[in-house]
Amino acid sequence: MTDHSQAMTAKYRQDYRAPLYWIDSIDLDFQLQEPLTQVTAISRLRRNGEHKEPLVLDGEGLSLHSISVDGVPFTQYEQGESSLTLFNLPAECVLTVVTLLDPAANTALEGLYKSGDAYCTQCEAEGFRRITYYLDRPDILARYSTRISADKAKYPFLLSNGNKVASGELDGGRHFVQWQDPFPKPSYLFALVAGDFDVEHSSYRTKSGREVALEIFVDRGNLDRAGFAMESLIKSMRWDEQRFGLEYDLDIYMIVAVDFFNMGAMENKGLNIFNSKFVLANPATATDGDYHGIERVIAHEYFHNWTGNRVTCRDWFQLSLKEGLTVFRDQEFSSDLGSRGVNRINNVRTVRGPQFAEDAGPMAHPIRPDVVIEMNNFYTLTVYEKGSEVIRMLHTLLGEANFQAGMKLYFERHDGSAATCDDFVQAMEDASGVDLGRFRRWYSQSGTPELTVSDEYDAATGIYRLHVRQHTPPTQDQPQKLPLHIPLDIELYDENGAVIPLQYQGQAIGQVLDVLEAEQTFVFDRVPVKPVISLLRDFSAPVKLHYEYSDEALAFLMRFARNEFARWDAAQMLINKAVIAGVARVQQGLDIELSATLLAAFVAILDEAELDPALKAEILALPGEATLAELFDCADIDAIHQVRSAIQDALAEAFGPRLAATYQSLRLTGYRVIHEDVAKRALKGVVLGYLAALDPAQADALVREQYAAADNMTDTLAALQVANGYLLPCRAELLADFEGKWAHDGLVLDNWLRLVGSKPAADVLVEVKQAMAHPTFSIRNPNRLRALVGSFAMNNQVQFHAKDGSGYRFLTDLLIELNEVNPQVASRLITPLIQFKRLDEQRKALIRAELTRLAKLDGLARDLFEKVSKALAQ
Ligand code: B3K
Ligand code: ZN
Repeated sequence: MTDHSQAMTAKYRQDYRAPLYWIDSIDLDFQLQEPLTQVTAISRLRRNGEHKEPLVLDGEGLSLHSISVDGVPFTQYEQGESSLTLFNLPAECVLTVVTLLDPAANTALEGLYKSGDAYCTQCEAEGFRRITYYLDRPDILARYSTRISADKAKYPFLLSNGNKVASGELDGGRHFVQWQDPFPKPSYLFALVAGDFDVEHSSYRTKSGREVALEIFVDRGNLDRAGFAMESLIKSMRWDEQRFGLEYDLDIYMIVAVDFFNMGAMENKGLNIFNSKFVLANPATATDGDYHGIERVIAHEYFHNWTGNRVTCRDWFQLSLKEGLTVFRDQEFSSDLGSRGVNRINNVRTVRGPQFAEDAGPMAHPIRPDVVIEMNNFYTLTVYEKGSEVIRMLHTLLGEANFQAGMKLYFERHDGSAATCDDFVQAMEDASGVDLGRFRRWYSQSGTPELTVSDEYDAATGIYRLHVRQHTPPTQDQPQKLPLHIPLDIELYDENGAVIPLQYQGQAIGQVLDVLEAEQTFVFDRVPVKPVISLLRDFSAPVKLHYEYSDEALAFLMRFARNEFARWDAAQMLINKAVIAGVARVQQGLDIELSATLLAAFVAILDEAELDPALKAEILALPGEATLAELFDCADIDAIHQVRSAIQDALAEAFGPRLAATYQSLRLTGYRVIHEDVAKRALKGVVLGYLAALDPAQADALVREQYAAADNMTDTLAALQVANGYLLPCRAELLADFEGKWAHDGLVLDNWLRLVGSKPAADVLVEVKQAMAHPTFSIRNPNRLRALVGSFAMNNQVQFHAKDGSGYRFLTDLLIELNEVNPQVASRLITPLIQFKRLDEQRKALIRAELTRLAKLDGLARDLFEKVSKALAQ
């Protein structure tokens, strides 16, 4: 059902104009029936000011049944490809539009569609226009009432936003429910669900004493997997009251889990719709990582109720206003409830890996983009993750108290309205008195800034100078760059690891330096010895850091840095240095040599009795190959793989008998999702990997044993990952066993699909294609696709980039098929094909040929068009 004539025109941020009409309320009536659903939309319109302009409504793929104005059939309209233009309307009127939809044929999963047997919706960003003709833009805030009628036996639950105000029986075995949402909202927050579910019930008393009913709807038979999501919701509600002073505002909060969903979840007012991946969990089916993901996403969508729903975005260019801020909030939630260090490490992995890669590719854009062809393409790591880093920098510069004062002022000014990123920064500036003039450039400038730091120490005077140079290389979207306001958090240590206070001429200097200029020098006195500096502590800004650390200094920081993140970061830098040196040697045909300092530093980490095993696991888990590729202008995929494996082997050798001993010491009885146990399981998995590198035969036995004895999915999967990653003899047998056990359960089977896709062997595509024929696999299901094809294309560097081009061809063939079925998912999966800047000429040529094949495709969807054309313009 692809629309072959989508407009490929770009929209520009600077073209924003206030709407010509307002819509104050909309009454929707959905008659759900096979094959066609009838939607009646009754909107109260009000002209915005004096003018004679027509009203242009958005609509896509709709079949128009009738239009009337103030109850009288209306004929002065013109239907365009994706619009409905109404002429000569009175200044105020009631517009009734009736449309017909075919939800079962909607495989794009945008608008009203069917997920299995249930009806559901996805309207952000521009899906509401696939339901009815409307002013489908976020600055139109209307009051919604929604009446749904359907067959009662098949669809006993009929849900929409707000409060249930009426329900009743109808003829022919049908029934209806009427919902009313008291909060005006943009169309992207509209939701409807109809289906048969099991319901997990709970309730929450807000700090002001209101009772809120909490309901989680899952497929029948899945109730034993809904408890953790409910706990997470309650924790989120409490945390938002405690840390941000924000309380929930309706009497009911509903979450529905569906199997067919393009992304993680959606924050529709009072009725979140979730990918079942982020709701369903029990120890037998979900890993520790899955549990963490559920807690994070439940929190994220809940936090949107204030940052997104109560204050929404004026236009889609402002998306980071709600997303960057809400990601920051969910990261703080995870950190307050769990390990701050481990959470920070994982967030930084995402920024340094995939987000930096996005900056370096053809889709580079500022966190507030200036030009967009398909809005769905801008739900990016830049808008979300870098957006959150920008909020975090504000938090660092202002401090918690001023930041919260800024939040308060932001809500005072903008609650109930559609705001901009500038509005947010203004509130922060006004509430704190901190000058954010130069800081604002983070919103308009794309790319990854680079900080080059050098230092000098004068032993005679005790003066220490720090020279900081900032430079942002040009990006495809933006050749010229300006200096930014970069908070640079530092700490100095003496040779024993004691902190040297920062001061100059009797004045204490805070540890966050304000880097504002292209070049700047910071001077400190009374520095008694040549210090070791910890730079960019906690990743105080999303930048690349260049500083000539010796291996000894990094080993020192791994041991002495006072914060967990800095210790991990030192380990990363040490590995990075070794990879850069190792790749150079491999390219010269030489053996890889690792410094004794590096090996000793990692052994010391494993030996440190007091260290949190979760942090040990993070430090010992080497950076992935894709992240390592970011270190090079031209990344030698095969050499990087070879060097990374060699480092793994050398570390395994250095750890020696400690590995088996550590492994045994980490055995647990029973399964609890608490930090202490999660940490041990994580370290056990990493240690098992090193054991496989050291002694495959011993590892094979341990893996079999762990797999057979596991009482939880985390240990099961850790065993399988090692079997798969090291191609242990048990691989085929265990994978087949797992597939047999879970063939009926798509979510769990996704783990198997991921293993298949990441098989580190030349025949991986044979297995991938076999897996595509599995009865549980369907290219209509985004989770299945992402698990199998995503893991192959994004986590299997060597095979995806096979020199014969087979990986590229496979992905392109699939994208061609998917272009018809689900362009949004296609547009996500294409990422590794468009980020080819760092590849060699031979691979670049192969990729270009595939992209050209796509570009010539008849009916290429806007989503892919935007990315393919930008990639080819590189
Ligand atoms: N706001 C949604 C994302 C919508 C994506 C549209 N293509 C989920 C979230 O960020 O919370
Ligand atoms: Zn969000």
